[in-house]
Amino acid sequence: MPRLRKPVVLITGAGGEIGHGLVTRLSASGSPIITIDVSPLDASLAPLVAREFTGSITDVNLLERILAEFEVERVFHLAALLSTRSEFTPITAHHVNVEGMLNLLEFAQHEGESHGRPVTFIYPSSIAAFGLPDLDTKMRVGRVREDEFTHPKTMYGCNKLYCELLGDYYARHYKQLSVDAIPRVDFRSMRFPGLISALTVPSGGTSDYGPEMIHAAAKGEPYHCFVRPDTTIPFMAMPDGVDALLTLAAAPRARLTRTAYNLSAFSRSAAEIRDVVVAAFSNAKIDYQVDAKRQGIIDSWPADVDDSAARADWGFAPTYDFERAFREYLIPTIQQRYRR
Ligand code: AKB
Repeated sequence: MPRLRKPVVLITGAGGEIGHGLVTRLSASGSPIITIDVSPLDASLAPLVAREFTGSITDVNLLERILAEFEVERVFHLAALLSTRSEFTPITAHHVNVEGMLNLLEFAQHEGESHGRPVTFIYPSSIAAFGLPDLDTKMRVGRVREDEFTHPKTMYGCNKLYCELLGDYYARHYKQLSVDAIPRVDFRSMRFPGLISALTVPSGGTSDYGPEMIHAAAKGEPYHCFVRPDTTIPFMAMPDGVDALLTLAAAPRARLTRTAYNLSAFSRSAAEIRDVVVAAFSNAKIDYQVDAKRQGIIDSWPADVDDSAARADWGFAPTYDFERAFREYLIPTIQQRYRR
């Protein structure tokens, strides 16, 4: 029988930081893409997608319309309110981050039921899913494994951790007491560290001091770093983040031993990041004006994570270490961007 609906990849939050890189990479590989974002896509992305829906993932009518028209084979669910923003509006954060996720999982289950195959559902979780009790513990424990210290202190972190569990429920236990229910969601998730993109500036996150420092210096603007110089968390360059999403999506299911995987590329302090930025941009003006509350959030995230499971199970291998990320990706691309 001919297919009545078009097979596509769905990306939510496509206009955001990760979405920019993912839409560009996926469209280059020829995959037909549809997107959902609360704002219209910018002019560089819109021509790359088959259909753009401007709306919210909390709108189930919108998801019903998509279900009627498209055969979604893969979902990259990127839409979220990040950690700092979520602390100002925790109820809205829960609504978007958790109820939006539930809508998307239910949508994926229905898609899978209608076309008879599991829908691959990729979910970027976060280092925010961890919650270390205090700074002494953070300094003492070093690299943290996935199941350690999962007691987040932020609404966003709680949302991410619970959504990992929700995904696992849909993949393995969905309606387990019903005789004819078959789980149709192939759920896969990774915990991203702070991501640094040369092309976009993040908004609403707490790891944003890294990328903000670099972009401000490139624009010739002063920057007040809101964490202490010794503050350390893991980071990753955006191209490696996009690679990780695509590699995990393509990995053979049988090789995956975890629901959510830690990822890290380089763990550096704010002072070390400042040093390379100042060396690259001679007129950079970066000082420290610590925001005690945001500092508290970062102090509850690990200084580094153990990502050996991702490396062993699905071949996670970031190409950018600290030096290469700055020398070959961030500095030249950002310089070019602001020169234009
Ligand atoms: C944030 O800071 O909220 C995000 C994250 C680490 O998930 N960048």
